[in-house]
Amino acid sequence: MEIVFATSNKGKFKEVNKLFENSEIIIKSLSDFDSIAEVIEDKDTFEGNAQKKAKEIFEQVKIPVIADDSGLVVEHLNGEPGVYSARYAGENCSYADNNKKLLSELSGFEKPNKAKFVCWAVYYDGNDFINAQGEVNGEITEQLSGTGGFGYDPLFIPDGYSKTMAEISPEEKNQISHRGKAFRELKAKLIQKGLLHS
Ligand code: ITT
Repeated sequence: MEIVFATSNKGKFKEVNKLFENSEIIIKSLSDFDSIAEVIEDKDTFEGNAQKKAKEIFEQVKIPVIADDSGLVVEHLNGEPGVYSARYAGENCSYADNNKKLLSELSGFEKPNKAKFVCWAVYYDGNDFINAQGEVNGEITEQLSGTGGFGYDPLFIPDGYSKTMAEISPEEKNQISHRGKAFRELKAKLIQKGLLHS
């Protein structure tokens, strides 16, 4: 079964591809298609943005689509950057710009700087949306550590760990991460509904 993962984020693509490695799903990327129009993520919830990405891409590729909207929710910042995680430091900013801004916004707050990663995963094939959600709790450190993962991983220490998400292996990240949890749940729902067998 061929599915398109509606993302232009290479880090996400690698992680989700690994999660479906031994299933019957073949995950195609947006670059396998010609001239796909960009999806404007203008909803104020992870759910709204994930569904919008899945639906708009499905309307163009006409085969089943999965999508996720995800981000970092920081307690001291009243839930920011949240749905704005990708462009926290401005349009076209880098992961380094976002991490720098996060550290500067958090300077002065009492430790621990509690945070969580949230992922809303969606499947859409023209019928009802199938949704799944995952979260991982942790805290934001004061300096960047590690080179694995992507985004805010070098600043995020999952609860129960003394290393950042960028210092653990990709397999371990998938076991504990918001995205790993969300897509495992999504896969189970697809199997339950008979859309997928393995
Ligand atoms: P697509 O919309 O094309 O999928 P994106 O990067 O814009 O790619 P989102 O809108 O879902 O994706 O924004 C997610 C941002 O949240 C991402 O760019 C990171 O900054 C952050 N993020 C999400 N998951 C993360 C993870 O596993 N590790 C570190 N940062 C993460």
